[in-house]
Amino acid sequence: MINCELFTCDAATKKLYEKAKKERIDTVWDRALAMQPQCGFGEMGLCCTNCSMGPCRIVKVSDDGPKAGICGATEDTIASRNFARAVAAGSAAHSDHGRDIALALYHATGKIRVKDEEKLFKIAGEWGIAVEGKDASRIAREVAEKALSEFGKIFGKLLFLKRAPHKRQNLWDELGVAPEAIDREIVEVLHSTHMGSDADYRNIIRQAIRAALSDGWGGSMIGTELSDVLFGTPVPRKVEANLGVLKKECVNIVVHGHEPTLSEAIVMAARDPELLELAKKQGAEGINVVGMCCTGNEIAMRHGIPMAGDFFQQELAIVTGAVEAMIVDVQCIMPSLATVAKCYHTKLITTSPKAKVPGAIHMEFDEQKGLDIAKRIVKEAVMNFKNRKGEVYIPDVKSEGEIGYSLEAIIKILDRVTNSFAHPSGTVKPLVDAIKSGVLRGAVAIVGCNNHKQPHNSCHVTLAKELLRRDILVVTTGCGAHSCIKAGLMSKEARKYCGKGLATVCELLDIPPVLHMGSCVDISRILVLLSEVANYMGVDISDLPVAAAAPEWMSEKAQSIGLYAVASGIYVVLGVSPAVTGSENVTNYLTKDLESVLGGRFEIEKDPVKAAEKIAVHIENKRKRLGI
Ligand code: CUV
Ligand code: SF4
Repeated sequence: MINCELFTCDAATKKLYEKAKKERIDTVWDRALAMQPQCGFGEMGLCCTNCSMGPCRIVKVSDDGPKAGICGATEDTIASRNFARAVAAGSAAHSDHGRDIALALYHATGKIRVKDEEKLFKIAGEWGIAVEGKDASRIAREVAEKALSEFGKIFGKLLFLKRAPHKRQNLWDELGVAPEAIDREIVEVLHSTHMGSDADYRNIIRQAIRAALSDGWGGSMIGTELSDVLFGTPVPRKVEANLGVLKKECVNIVVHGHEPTLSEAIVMAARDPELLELAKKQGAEGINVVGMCCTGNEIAMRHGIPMAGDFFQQELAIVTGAVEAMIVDVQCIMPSLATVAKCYHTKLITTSPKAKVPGAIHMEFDEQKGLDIAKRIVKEAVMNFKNRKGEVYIPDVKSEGEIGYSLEAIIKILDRVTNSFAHPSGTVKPLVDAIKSGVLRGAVAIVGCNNHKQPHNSCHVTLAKELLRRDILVVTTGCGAHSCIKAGLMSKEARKYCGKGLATVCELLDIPPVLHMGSCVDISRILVLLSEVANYMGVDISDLPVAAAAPEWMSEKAQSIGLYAVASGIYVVLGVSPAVTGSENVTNYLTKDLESVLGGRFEIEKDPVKAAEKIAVHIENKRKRLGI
């Protein structure tokens, strides 16, 4: 058995891991242990299966053994191709999510009122859609159509690229990396990395950059913006987090996955009086909906629904014995859930035609009949309450924090101080002033998943604390956000971790020092925020005293995010190395050379304390160059 003291800093996780062991349930950590030693070729990116002459692998550890694939592909070609394909898959996942939101908006028009008309009109304006004489529903349809055409339009660049600073847009044009249509960029990666196509690692990474940018400034941004239009732009609110939010006396429903279309409908359905009545008849006190992973972020940000846990807590939620249903859609859903659910009464319900799991119940969700299907799904959960068996144990571990910091919310907060000093409102001026004066040294985004190669949550949390004490503001999304809220970093009390400058800023603005900006697709919010700051200062994103970190990342989506951040001019510190280290050329290109081309680069640093030091040096260098 593994010593869980070492692999996580989260108390609820430790307690439920003990329960899992007692009940002979295998978790992600047990399977990781059984997987050791992991394949060195794969780890270094030196295994190729792109054609059936393979698999081929390059031997690095000794002089004997193949130094090229059967077709002659070198380590540089193989490693860069593998990396590019991972980026393309990540970009595909985010972008297809964005497309589904656009489709949801398209089909919703005329049936429901969109929640944020102001944002709808703003996007229509940006995209050159005439609004005069049209009602919101017609504009919504036109915006949805335009968004959908971003995926496959024949000519022209992505519309949202215009949100970037001019210098950045020009640089992308010069380098030939400005993406055209989202689907096409992803297809081109798959084509150029096909056996016998592109063999030049720099050119392979150039195409990967196009696919990545079409995620951050395309698919993800569409996902975020149209979700806001449909369901509302997040505003600050209090929320509880960690598995202690499950309630023994209630029907517990965990919504897990990514797309707010499903979770919004489940949240609504769970408030249905008839279903509540039914729950009471089953002996429950009520229906308790909680969110997991990025879906957890989405519904917490918009409805204050508790954040039950991160990627590594999904199995443990079921191990409580208190979950009547875990409802999932797409991405980051461990197939093991079906196996774990079998040992308890929990129903695992899949809802997307894109993600079925053997052993789960499939109840396909369809936005057009959203609420009806959601009610049927909730009913399944309610009727399952009386089937609880074995020990129900919900660890008494939860924390509270303030979340909901969309860009719009941040600007509103900044306006509070601007107005009092008679400055123009609606700008990032107070933030820029704080950075220029040095009260705030800079800002860092901590994002990404959990990975058994790093101690769970503790890398996110240690890194955040190390930055806070250096007067560096932290923004976060995804499972990084789950880590931070669980550790209490989104509460006012977290000011105790801050340096004097940051503490003052937080006090003045009445904000926590770690700002929750949403799910992984919402990293697009950070791109827009950085653009606003850069534009206000008349510089490029790459000039700003900022950085990004993904200390515990694991998914292909994270590789796409990392690359679009680098291509947007950001210094990105990864706690887990991408599978490219078998090629010195590719590794050097990503971690060194790219900086002179794009202004951003990767850094691999496993230790969060050292990562913070490196980030601080980077931020001070940027400040010096700006003359502040
Ligand atoms: Ni989309 S991608 S584990 S849920 S952050 Fe969480 Fe975020 Fe990584 Fe998945
Ligand atoms: Fe081997 Fe080349 Fe085929 Fe890859 S593409 S499997 S390196 S022969």
